[in-house]
Amino acid sequence: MATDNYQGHDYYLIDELLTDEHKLIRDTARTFVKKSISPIIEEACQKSEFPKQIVKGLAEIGAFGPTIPQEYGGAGLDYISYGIIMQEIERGDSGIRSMASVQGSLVMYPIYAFGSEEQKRKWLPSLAAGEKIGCFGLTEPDHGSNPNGMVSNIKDKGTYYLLNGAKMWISNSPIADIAVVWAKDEEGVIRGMIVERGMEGFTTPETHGKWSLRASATGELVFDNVKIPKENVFPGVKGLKGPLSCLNMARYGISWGSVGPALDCYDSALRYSKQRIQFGKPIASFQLTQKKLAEMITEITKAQLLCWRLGVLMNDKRATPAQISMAKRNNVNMALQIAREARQIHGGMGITGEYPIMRHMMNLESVITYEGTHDIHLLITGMDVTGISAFE
Ligand code: TGC
Ligand code: FAD
Repeated sequence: MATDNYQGHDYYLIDELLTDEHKLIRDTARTFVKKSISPIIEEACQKSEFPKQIVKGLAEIGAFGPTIPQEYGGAGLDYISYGIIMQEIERGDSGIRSMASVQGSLVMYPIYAFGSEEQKRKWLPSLAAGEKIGCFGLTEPDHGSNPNGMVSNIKDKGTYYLLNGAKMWISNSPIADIAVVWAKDEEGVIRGMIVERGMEGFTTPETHGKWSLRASATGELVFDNVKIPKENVFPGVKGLKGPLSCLNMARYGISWGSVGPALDCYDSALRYSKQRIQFGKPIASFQLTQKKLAEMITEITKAQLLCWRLGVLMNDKRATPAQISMAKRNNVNMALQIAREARQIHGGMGITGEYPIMRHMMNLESVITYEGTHDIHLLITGMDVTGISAFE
């Protein structure tokens, strides 16, 4: 295993905009990644296994529900802290950040925002501590970008609902204790509910053969006449805005998170280019290499500023979903382009597991697709600026 020599890069002195607490949170998360993720991630990815042993450590650095109040077990932090934690974790690996995003933004957030007091008390503390793992079921085999078309459904049977249907591409599904699931009621209204492992008729087959996010466990959720107690249904929300509100939280985290692999690829490319000698000189001395590195740090700096400003707006409760879409789209694409350029700088070595580049690049192919594809976020921006929907 190569040593993790990563150093942060802060070309515009954005650190001066952070508090001492933010910097402490970053140092804690970075130390955790260097100690507990970097040494094992290559093997976990090669074996396509989620490294379950890191869950406790992730909980300890506040990765699960960073903004959830402490009375429910969360860390009670602001949105910039949340972003910083996601960036550090994803600098380690996007699949591990995925696990944390799902747990915090897609499972704990809806329970906190839409759940009953009983649901909050029952689930949030153990999810925050990593004692329970959750997943989020929105996407279906025939309904990805258009979740409103979902066919999973519940029927009212008096004291319980009967749930039928299937979800696909669900992060954490094979390892989850609970699933937050979105399904239509008899009026066709989308409702959210907690489905518990062990409920009769509920299975979570694993998806194999991924070339991306290999350290993240992905699977299906299959519901065959599953009896859902009425107390498991969220009382606080109806309609597509329920799951889409959760996506705002996760997309915000990805905006920050994706800068992590970009920084890691840049950091590795900068160091490699100064050490690698060709034609009697370090490759960093060639203009074409410098162009790549200069453009990388420019794009990273722009993305860092976008994150910081979005974080301020989130803290002020003024960020719009369309602003979040712009940041998610820009930053993930930026990271993917940087991973590709960094791969070039590393030459043949760039395809090996000795460097993190290829792993980040392959991971980012999922990140640019999930939580709304690159093009869906473009259309969200287009709709926001023109007032006209181009989705259908
Ligand atoms: P539309 O008619 O525009 O809206 C329906 C209702 O929802 C409201 N709304 C939102 N509310 C909160 N946040 C948002 N971002 C919202 N966007 C829309 C809207 O105001 C309306 O409310 P109301 O009260 O009038 O009913 O909906 P549409 O059917 O036209 O769809 C719009 C579209 C295409 C943007 C949306 O469907 C979309 O975002 N599609 C992308 C699907 C997606 O992102 N799926 C992600 C699945 S989860 C995942 O990928 C997890 S990966 C996790 C990991 O491993 O890290
Ligand atoms: P499609 O919707 O079929 O899109 C295919 C292509 O068509 C894309 O390029 C898209 O941009 C384009 N397209 C679609 N509609 C339009 C349009 N109107 N105009 C222009 N172009 C369009 N989902 C969950 O619910 N929970 C999870 O935990 C989860 N985890 C995931 C983990 C991984 C590794 C992956 C890969 C996906 C995950 N997803 C999850 C699903 C993810 O959100 C969907 O893959 C994504 O929303 C896209 O849906 P789709 O794959 O069905 O693609």
